[in-house]
This record gives sequence, structure tokens and C-alpha cells, in this order.
Amino acid sequence: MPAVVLVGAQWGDEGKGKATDLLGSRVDYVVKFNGGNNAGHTVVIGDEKYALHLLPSGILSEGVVPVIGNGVVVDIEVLFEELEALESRGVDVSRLLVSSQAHVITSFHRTLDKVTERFLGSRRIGTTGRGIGPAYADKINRLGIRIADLFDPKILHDKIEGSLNQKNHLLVKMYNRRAVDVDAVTEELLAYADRLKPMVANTPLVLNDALDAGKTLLFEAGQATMLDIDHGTYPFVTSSSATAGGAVTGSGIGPTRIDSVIGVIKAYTTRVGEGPFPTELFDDKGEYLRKTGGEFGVTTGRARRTGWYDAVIARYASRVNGLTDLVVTKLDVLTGLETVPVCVAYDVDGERFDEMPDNQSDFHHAKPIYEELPGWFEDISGAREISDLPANAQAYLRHLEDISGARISAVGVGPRRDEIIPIH
Ligand code: 2SA
Ligand code: GDP
Ligand code: MG
Repeated sequence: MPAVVLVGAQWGDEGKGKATDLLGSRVDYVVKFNGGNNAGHTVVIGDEKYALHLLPSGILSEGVVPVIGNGVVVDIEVLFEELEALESRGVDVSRLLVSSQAHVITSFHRTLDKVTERFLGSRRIGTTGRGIGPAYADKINRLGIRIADLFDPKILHDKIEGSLNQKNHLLVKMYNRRAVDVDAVTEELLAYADRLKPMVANTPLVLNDALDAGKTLLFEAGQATMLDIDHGTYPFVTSSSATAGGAVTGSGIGPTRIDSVIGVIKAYTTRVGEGPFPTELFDDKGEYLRKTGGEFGVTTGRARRTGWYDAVIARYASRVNGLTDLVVTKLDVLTGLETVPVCVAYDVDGERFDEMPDNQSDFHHAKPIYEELPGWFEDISGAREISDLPANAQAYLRHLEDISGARISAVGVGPRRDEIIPIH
């Protein structure tokens, strides 16, 4: 299984970090291909808990080469902070590779992220404020700064000047802010160059060579399908390609090299930030899921919105990612409920939708049509085989598999590395 892509099948925080960590012992490279330090991946190893943002979760696996691909936006200050924090805990970070073509998040991107949100008012996206959107906007506008530019001071200065031209106008005239100084930003970025240089590589070439040499690669998505810039609930999305296609453009390997695509999906649903969420709960059940599931943002600490499993979204994610497998996480969080509702279709103003409505307004009006499944009360965190699970938990999983569009190949029953049931 040389190239595997792992994506989030909902609105993020499905447990991709844990799934990547688990596969980490079996692969040679773990590649992050989209997003930046907006991501928050929690990995629990023994008594140690790690929260990763910009770095691929594979950095915690011995011998793995972690790669920050060309599709990522890199806040270099955060990169060094995260590396230092891991090093101080004894993690070997020396193998990290950073694509020379990845784009750079600067302080002015962070500023723009925050002021844009403020000016959007009630139409705000609820971003993480890490400068992700403005950095990708510059990339698409052909005004971006790439990692390679840090090694040519003149080009770097020219590009920052080009990028700031319009923005300074906007910052001063519209947002009532001070203009950003071109020289100061250039100096700030140049100061990172020497330390960064040894990590920088032609990663598309490295990854293709690795595949040719029979190595195994895992591509780890940040965010998720429903936050994807093309396939998510636009405009309430992140600014990158978080679906499986992003693994190709964001790393420089061809689509023919991908063997399988794993979708990580929670046994219920969460979302952080603004935007539509048909199965969202506003009652004590929602609070129960938030508390029991520990549903708070790993990056911003924001309380996550919670709701029931949505099979319409699961089928959509299976389709747009070409999922070969589903990893269902956090089944343990549902323990203790009399019944567990599962959304199988939507009612949109009296019309039944079995698949995602194509029209944005229809999705905003979608009311879930539920099936109620019987719950279970036994502690399942010690289960390591499907047969260890109570009959109702097994039936719940079988039902999810029937309606979600891909086979279930593993089930999470707790946050720790070993709290997982593989299904062969
Ligand atoms: P941005 O900052 O431009 O990417 O925000 C745009 C939308 O994408 C959402 N988003 C996320 N959703 C879930 N988890 C994310 N990572 C952190 C975590 C989030 C946190 O793991 O908990 O700590 O708040 C993530 N990153 C971006 C975001 O909420 C916006 O809806
Ligand atoms: P990611 O962004 O997809 O990597 O997910 P996050 O790390 O943001 O959020 C997932 C949370 O669920 C983390 O706190 C994990 O430690 C935790 N987690 C992962 N799998 C399981 C599971 O099967 N059961 C429980 N209870 N927690 C899990
Ligand atoms: Mg997360």
C-alpha cells in the first residue's frame, strides 16, 4: 500500500491526528498537503498528550520523514515554536522537510484575517485568525511569498512590496490601520532563512523518488471535506483543498499513485466556526456530546458545535474523496444514551433529499430525517475486537456502514493509541 490519503469526512476534528499516528508506525513518510497552523491534531501516547498544528502528526513516529508539502501555508515563527516544543519533550524532529514552494504566512496576513472577520460582521466565517485565508488569497492572486523567496533577499523584498501595495491602501483607507513597512517584513522573514534552509527541499521530487523506491507514504489532510474550498459549505469553509484531490496538487504526486483514501468520521458530528449544520443540537444532548467528547478547539479553545451523525454528509464525503475506507472514531462518547438518532436524509421545505442538495440555500434549510437506533450502557473503551462490543453498538456500526458509502475498517473507542478496533 504505497500511497494512502487520510481525510476528514465531516467538519474537522474527527481524530485524524490519532489515525495518522496509528498508521505512522507502518509508513516511511507523512505528508501534510493543505492548510497550516489552523489545524489542531491531538495525539495521546501513554500519559503524554501532544497538540500539533502546523507539523504533520507523523512527526511523533520514530523513523518517519515528516513533510510539509507545497500546498501548505507556513507561519515560520509557529514552525520554529512547534519544533522547539517537541524537541524539549525529546521528540526527534531532525528529519522534517519543508517544500520550497509552500507559501508563507506573514504578520500582515494574520492582521488581515482578523480585520476582515470584524468587517464581515454577521457574515463572518469564524476563522481561527491564523492568517490562512489571506495567505491563500495572495497565492491565488499571484502575490504570494514562497519559502524559496527567503533565500533571495532582493526577490523577497520585491515580492513583499508587490504584495503590500494594495493591502496598505486597504489597511489605511478602509480599516483605519497603519501601513505595514516593507523593509520590516523583509527583515523579519530574512531572519528565519539560515535556520530554515537545512529543512527546505524539492519535496515533489523527494516524494516521487520515494514512491519509485517502494517506500510508503501517508498524506494527512488538515480540516475536512465540508470545509474544503470547492466541496465544503462555501463560503463557510477554509481556503484550501482539504479533500483527497488536494493531496495530489498539494504534494506534487500524480493521482495514479494513490492506492487508498481513508475518511475519518466521528460517530456523531461537530463543527467549529460559523455555517450550516443540519443535525446540530441546542439541547442537553448537545451539551452531553460536547462534555463527554471534550469538544473544544485544539488551536483556539472554542467550544465545538455538536450534533448527531449525518449519513448524507458521509455519502457525500465518500463520493468526493473516492473513499475506500472509513475510520469511525469516538464511538465511546455515545455510551449511555437510551437511543442514538442518525440522520439518513433531509427534508427541505417539504421535499426529501437523500443526497447533498446542490443549492446552498437548500442546505441551509435542510431539516434532518432521523432513524432512532437503540443505545448501549456498557463501557466500551476496553473493546479490541468488534465482538467485544455490546450488540447495539455493533448494530449501530453496521447501520452506519450500510448508509455511509464506504466500508468501516477501524473504530475508535478512546483517545489513546491502543483504544482502537481494527476490522479486517
Ligand atoms: P480558517 O482559519 O480560515 O481555516 O477558518 C475557516 C473555517 O475553517 C474552520 N477550521 C477548523 N475547523 C475545525 N478544526 C480546526 N482546527 C482546530 C481544532 C480549530 C480550533 O483542531 O480544533 O482550535 O478552533 C479548524 N481550522 C479551521 C474554522 O473554524 C472556520 O469555520
Ligand atoms: P483532528 O483535527 O481530526 O486530528 O482531531 P482533534 O485532535 O482536533 O480532535 C479529536 C479529539 O478526539 C482529540 O482530543 C483526540 O484525542 C480524541 N479522540 C480521537 N479518537 C478518539 C476516540 O475514539 N474516542 C475518544 N473518546 N476520543 C478520541
Ligand atoms: Mg482538529
